[in-house]
Amino acid sequence: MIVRDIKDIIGSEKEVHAKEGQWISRRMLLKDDNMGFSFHETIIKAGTKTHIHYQNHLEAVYCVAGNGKIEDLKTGEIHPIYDGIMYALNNHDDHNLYGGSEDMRLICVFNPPIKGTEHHDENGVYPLED
Ligand code: 9YT
Repeated sequence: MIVRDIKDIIGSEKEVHAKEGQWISRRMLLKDDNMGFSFHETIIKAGTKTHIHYQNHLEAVYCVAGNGKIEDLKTGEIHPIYDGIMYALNNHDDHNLYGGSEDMRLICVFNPPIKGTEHHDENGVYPLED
């Protein structure tokens, strides 16, 4: 059994900051944990915009605090995000993620799992490991 406290992740090498400061990702389960997915807490800073296009991963995201919105760049649809909203990028959906009036706290699951310290590249993509 794996039991982890977010307090031990904060400030460690498993806490990754976006290069432009829009988000903080606390990686609670990673590829090496052999669960078949990775599990992160992500804070999206209020008032920010991030372009994301995970071409190599599927991601499900559940909002537990704060607010923001997601813009589907294929359809132009904009969906509000707040406590209780889940979105799943089941089609590797190209999107913009916006922080709202306060920081958003998101629980994120990635398949295949993130290895550890990946950053988005200039196209909002995480590379596929191996
Ligand atoms: C919701 C989202 O995709 N935010 C970007 C960071 C990512 N969730 C991560 O690495 O945890």
